[in-house]
Amino acid sequence: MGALFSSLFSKLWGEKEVRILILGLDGAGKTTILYRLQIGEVVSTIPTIGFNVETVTYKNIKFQVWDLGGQTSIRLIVEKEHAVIYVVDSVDKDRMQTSKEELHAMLEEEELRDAALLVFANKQDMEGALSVAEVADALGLSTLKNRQYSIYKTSALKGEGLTEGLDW
Ligand SMILES: Nc1nc2c(ncn2[C@@H]2O[C@H](COP(=O)(O)OP(=O)(O)O)[C@@H](O)[C@H]2O)c(=O)[nH]1
Ligand SMILES: [Mg+2]
Repeated sequence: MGALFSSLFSKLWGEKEVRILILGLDGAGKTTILYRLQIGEVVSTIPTIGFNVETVTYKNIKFQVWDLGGQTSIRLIVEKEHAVIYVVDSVDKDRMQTSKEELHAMLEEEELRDAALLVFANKQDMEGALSVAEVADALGLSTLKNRQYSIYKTSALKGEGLTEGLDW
């Protein structure tokens, strides 16, 4: 996937620095996705703000992953981001509402005003997973204003759907 990924992104952005945040509740599959992309060494750090951040830098693209839903404010880490990948556990119906609230709160950040939103309805390989349409509905995506977004079904475990989403 690394090579495909590389050509894909060089086409899109050339040498300009690109920052991509990968967010979602814990357990959604973010870390799995980061490793699945196979684009470089995943560096795990705990900054002074005290929570775990995983970073992969690939050429001019920097991915940063961390869990939403704790007490840590997104404000502490967000710089001007070019894109946000929001990962949802499509099986975890109990926390869908929490995930929705976190998503909408996050998008209110000034730094994310212009960021495109890519949603991964993850764990589609599992029985009982909500469909893409159901996840989109549960997250209230259609109510987003002035936001370029798209949603894809993925299985980070099987490596399915990730490239399609990133291609978007
Ligand atoms: N069946 C299935 N399990 C997944 C998938 N993605 C992640 N997982 C599992 O879900 C758990 C949490 O994943 P992780 O990447 O650590 O989530 P994070 O907290 O968002 O970083 C792990 O046990 C993963 O193996 C998926 O697409 N399908
Ligand atoms: Mg993780």
